[in-house]
Amino acid sequence: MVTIKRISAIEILDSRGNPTIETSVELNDGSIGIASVPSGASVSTYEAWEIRDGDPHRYHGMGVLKAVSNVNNIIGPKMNGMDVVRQGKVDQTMLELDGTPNKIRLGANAILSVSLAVADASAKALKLPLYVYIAELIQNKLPKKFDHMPTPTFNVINGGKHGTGNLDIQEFHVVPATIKPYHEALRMGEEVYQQIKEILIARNANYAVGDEGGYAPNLFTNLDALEIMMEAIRNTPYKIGLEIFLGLDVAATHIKKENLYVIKDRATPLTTEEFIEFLSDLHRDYRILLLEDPLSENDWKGWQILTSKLGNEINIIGDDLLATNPQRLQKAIAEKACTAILIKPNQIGTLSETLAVIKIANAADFKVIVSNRSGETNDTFIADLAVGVGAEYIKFGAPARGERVAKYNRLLHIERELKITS
Ligand code: 2PG
Ligand code: MG
Repeated sequence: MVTIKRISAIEILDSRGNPTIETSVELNDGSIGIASVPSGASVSTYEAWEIRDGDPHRYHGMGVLKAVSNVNNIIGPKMNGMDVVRQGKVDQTMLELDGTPNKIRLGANAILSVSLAVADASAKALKLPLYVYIAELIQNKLPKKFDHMPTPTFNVINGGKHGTGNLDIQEFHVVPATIKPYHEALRMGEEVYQQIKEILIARNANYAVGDEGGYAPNLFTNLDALEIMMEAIRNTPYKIGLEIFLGLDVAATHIKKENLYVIKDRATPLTTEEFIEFLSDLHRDYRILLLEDPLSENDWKGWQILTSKLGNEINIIGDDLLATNPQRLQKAIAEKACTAILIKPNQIGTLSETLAVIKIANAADFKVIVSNRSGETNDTFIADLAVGVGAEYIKFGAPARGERVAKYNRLLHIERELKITS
């Protein structure tokens, strides 16, 4: 039996320069698993709790020494000697140690870092690629073969809480058709990304980037951003609506003020019904294929109306709405509130719970999109997770900046290993 010998955590920095936690799990056979956790800026109310120190004299209150200490002094000692490949038991032990519904005592950041590092260590001990081990965990058996790679969706323009305050919509995506081989889809995304820069330069607009590596330009309206993307695609060989589409993460929770949606494209704030009209027009005019958080996390009625209107044509994705939470997902399935789920392990806090949510989504024929956070590290776990669970899409930010391309490049390696070329 391969057992856990030592668990230790340290405070490292994420892509925004904020502290986060990195944990290593050492086994009695010498294998070491390492994982670090990301952090969101546009956070759902329903996410598991991320512990921050709140000490204004260190890292503006953003330190994670408490979470580090929880791993080193509470979780670690309890785990020593445990069978490492029993991921369910490991995660359950942490849930019991924490004992709160939202992981407030130990912190979802502390718990997740251990959960992912344990999986990484197990894969190493078993000499399996991490995605194969994850597939085994979700299927309860070693997978025979992998026949598809997830399709990347590229966040090429950053607004909302990730940008510079000019655009209300948080993410503007280009989405290659799912039939494109992964390496070609990556190239398509990168070529459009570079074209956008050319256009911004030609217009004397700002081409500095936001939190996820997409441009954060000083444009007048959200429609301007969409127009620039259409123009950029027209400058490439890729056919809009056939080979490449657009996507949006409206992150609408964060533009809702006093029950109305505030968007600079309209002179006055919009009601739910008016905002749905606005989004339907965007879908028609700009070939929107992926539409994430089109309405706020509490506007269930609005989600139902939108999904009954557009759900057959495009993917309506719940992020803040669902928060990778099984109860919220069940409610969305029952009420037909959306058709797809964004999966972010740190919204729920353990790998086992993440896999359980994905199983519920699969059973309901919901599309699964494995996503990064706006504050990331170079950890590539989510790339393996996406392949291991057979996700339809991945959302790793722009095809630029180290913490984003680490994950895109990991998928290139997996694609080569699996010899999936179409
Ligand atoms: C989102 C995410 C990731 P954040 O809203 O989908 O792109 O942003 O990590 O800031 O919540
Ligand atoms: Mg989102």
